[in-house]
Amino acid sequence: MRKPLVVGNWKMNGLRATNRPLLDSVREGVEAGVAAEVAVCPPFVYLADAASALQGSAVSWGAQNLSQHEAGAYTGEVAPSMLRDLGCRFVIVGHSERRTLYGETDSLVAEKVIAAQGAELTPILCVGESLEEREQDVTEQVVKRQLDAVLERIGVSALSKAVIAYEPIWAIGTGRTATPEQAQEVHGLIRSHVAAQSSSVAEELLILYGGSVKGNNATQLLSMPDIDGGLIGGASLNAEEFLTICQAAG
Ligand code: G2H
Repeated sequence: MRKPLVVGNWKMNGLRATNRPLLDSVREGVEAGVAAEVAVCPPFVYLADAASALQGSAVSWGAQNLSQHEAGAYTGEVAPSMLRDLGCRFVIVGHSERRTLYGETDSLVAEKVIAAQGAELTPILCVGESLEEREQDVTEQVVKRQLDAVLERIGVSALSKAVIAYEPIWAIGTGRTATPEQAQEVHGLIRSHVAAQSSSVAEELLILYGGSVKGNNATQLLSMPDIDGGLIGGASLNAEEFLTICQAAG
């Protein structure tokens, strides 16, 4: 039985004055009755604030990125051990915005997954195709290539300490959500691709959907058999809407 997981990806949003009320509301709402696991991923500079607001609560926190290096002369980077030091449980790796805007390759993403697991962080590995790739009917190949780049490096058993997020790029922040059937089709592909190597890892693997999930479409998406929760961007900045999604998940 997979316990649903909902993760808020704040992206580059928030300021201290608004973060605290948002964190407090999420904490209260989750503790008042949400069966799903819930986590938030604020920008690096607010992780310490998130830790102090959420410490001891049912809500976990994580980062949106990390360095593949452990320490050293890497100006501007944040090491995996630093995230662990701040109590992070999760780290998003290979988000399409990192891949497309900052040139992160499949190989770098694999290194970051390894670095995250080395610091006992659970990587949330993002995969997904562009609109062009969907129109060319190569979604399956793209998602398998992105997954295999990591699987070949870490091995299937290490995937039991990771979460996958399927985020079709054409549905991110566009308001254009994949239909539940479109999303389920790719989630099913991902699970069977992993099952070809290990049925037990595939059975336990959490596969989140991300891309314009809102309060009003979450129930349909999250009720699909291979969708185990959501990676929520814009809607995670509003406590009421985020909590509606959390409730829909479990
Ligand atoms: C996809 C998602 C969160 P949004 O990037 O990772 O963002 O819900 O705003 O589409």
